[in-house]
Amino acid sequence: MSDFISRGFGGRRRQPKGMEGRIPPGQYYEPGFPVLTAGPTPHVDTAEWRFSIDGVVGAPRSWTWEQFNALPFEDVPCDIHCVTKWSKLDTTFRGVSLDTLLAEVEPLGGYTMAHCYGGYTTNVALEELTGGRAWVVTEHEGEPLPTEHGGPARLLVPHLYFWKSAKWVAGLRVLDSDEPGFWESNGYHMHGDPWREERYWND
Ligand SMILES: Nc1nc2c(c(=O)[nH]1)N[C@H]1C(S)=C(S)[C@@H](COP(=O)(O)O)O[C@H]1N2
Ligand SMILES: [Mo]
Repeated sequence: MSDFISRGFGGRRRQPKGMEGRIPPGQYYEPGFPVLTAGPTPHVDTAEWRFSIDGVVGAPRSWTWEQFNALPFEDVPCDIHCVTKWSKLDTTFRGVSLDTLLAEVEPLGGYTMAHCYGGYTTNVALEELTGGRAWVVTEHEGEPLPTEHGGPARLLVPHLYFWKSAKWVAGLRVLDSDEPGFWESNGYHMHGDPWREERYWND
């Protein structure tokens, strides 16, 4: 057994040494990239794709694929944590910071609902999307984001459980009050901090 792998972990629970402090409570190390989708996978043509921010904002707007790709992109190295207990470490996406996108619309409410091609929704408070902590990403590990992982574009909010990172994202609606999205209406936590194990309603 190589030095790189901790002894005493079987199968997929083996994790690289020194990574223990990066796995939140109740999570296990997952070297792969599982696909978790509720319902069918939508196929979105970039010619038809739009990303919009509307709702309680001073200046609603939407971007075509071409307009979006003219915005400043950055690499986002991160760890991701799914509420079904897998954590993937040291993975890199590439996209546009929500700080950049929100600066153009003048948000006036404190909450947002992310909505998607295919109908999925998830709520994220505005403060969780600012300060360099959330992106709309179109690449993973230097390749276009695979369709099953949300391509052409998904929300990425790595400091919250991964159900908040809406795949096939179509836009954000800014709201005055916090409203539950798809999983939040079905028992998942409104906030979803993996370090506080905010998995379900009563956590
Ligand atoms: N549109 C949409 N986004 C979604 C989901 C979904 O079913 N539909 N599942 C969520 C959940 S529960 C998780 S864990 C992650 C899974 O992302 P992945 O399939 O790329 O691993 O996407 C989140 N975003
Ligand atoms: Mo999930």
